[in-house]
Amino acid sequence: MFENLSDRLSRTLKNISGRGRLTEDNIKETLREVRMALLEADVALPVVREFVNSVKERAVGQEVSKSLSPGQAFIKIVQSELERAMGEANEALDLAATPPAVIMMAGLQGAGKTTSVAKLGKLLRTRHKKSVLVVSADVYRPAAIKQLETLATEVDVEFFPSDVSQKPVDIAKAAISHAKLKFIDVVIVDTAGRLHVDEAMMDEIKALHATVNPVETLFVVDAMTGQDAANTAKAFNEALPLTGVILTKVDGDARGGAALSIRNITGKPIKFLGVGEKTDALEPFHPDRIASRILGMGDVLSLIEEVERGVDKDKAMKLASKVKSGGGFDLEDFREQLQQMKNMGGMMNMLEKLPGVGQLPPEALAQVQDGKMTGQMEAIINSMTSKERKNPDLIKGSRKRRIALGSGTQIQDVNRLLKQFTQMQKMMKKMSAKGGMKKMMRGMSGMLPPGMKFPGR
Ligand SMILES: Nc1nc2c(ncn2[C@@H]2O[C@H](COP(=O)(O)OP(=O)(O)O)[C@@H](O)[C@H]2O)c(=O)[nH]1
Ligand SMILES: [Mg+2]
Repeated sequence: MFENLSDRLSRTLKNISGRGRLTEDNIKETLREVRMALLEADVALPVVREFVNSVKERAVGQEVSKSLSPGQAFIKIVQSELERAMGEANEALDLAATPPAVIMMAGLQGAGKTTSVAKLGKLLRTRHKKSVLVVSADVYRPAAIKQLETLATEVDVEFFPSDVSQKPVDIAKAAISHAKLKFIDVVIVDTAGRLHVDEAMMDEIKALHATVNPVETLFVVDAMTGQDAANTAKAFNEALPLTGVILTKVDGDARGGAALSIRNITGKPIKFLGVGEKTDALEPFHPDRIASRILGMGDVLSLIEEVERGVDKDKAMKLASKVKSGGGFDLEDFREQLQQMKNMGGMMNMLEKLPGVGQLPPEALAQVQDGKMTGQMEAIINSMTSKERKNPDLIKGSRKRRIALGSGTQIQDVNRLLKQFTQMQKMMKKMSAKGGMKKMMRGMSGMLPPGMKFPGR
């Protein structure tokens, strides 16, 4: 996500970070580079201008000259201007309406509307405990309706059948009546892709909007289209009162121009990011966290939230008490940890949120991509006997060969896994000796929902 922009900006800012004094010259030079970085990221020109002017104004002013480390103060300004360009704070969905609250999707063909309906349905069902009904008003392709049905089954939300012979308005009306009868909280209406210049199609969606009276009208747009994303959103908004944007395919967008331009050009908030093809690859959009990610400082808050959702708390607690009681950490525990990491949507997704990961060599990152690495590690542990997992010291020459053969790996892979395990075990021992685990748990408890606690404290 945004790696080109992130590289450019981090490099530029590194140069200035250590400066004890900022002169007009080095501010000018840095601003020039920031401007280039933004233009290369395909940020819309008016946004670039405003951005650079604001940074400049603040950089030559009191804020920096009075600071103890002007270089750092400069970076802080860039960070806060990045946040501002993206809208400062997270804007959540507003579902306050007499049920059912209706959410309508709009956008170009292939933007990711249908996928986003499923992702959002899943998020509302699991994180917000809402009952959700999805319906397709895409009557131009039978495959589109079928696609939504399949996805609805996958994410376990109710699907309201529709047919290409029906009118979008009739479909939506029927779905909403059904939702009322069944006391369903949220109805998400998927629509066909359209161009803002296609008058007939825009009239159709306007009529649909008037009929369903949605609390949220979300414009779904592909991040890879850069500043065009902002311009299409603006054009749609002129025909249809949008309430927010879902920016999709951010996982493949190295530049970030769309994310940085949309708010300014349209006045509408980005509410979610689509970060992958899977149905759990949807993240609430937090400008501050993304700004920090762009500057290579990581997004630790989102990481913690993900960990909390993905971790099986019972298992985590068992593991914690085991370590605390000095019961030892064996390969069975290690495997459990690997499985939990997989549940959290893959290591790559998590790693990206850690500070400084941008500076890692690409080969190292490629190794963990797609969970290939965790899959292999798990296969190796699976090929061990239960006795071996509990007593890793047993694993010597011939056992290693057998394990490598059984898991379709090389002896080096088995060795690497054992080394990683030993490191992990050492860390666990250290933590339990110092009572550090307890401290860590206490720290984490503060972040749990009210009323939830880790046991043993
Ligand atoms: N990598 C990635 N692919 C996505 C994302 N959202 C959607 N897609 C893919 O984009 C394609 C079009 O998506 P679809 O939901 O059918 O678009 P629609 O025409 O707007 O309904 C599909 O292949 C999706 O898997 C995303 O956030 N990341
Ligand atoms: Mg679709």
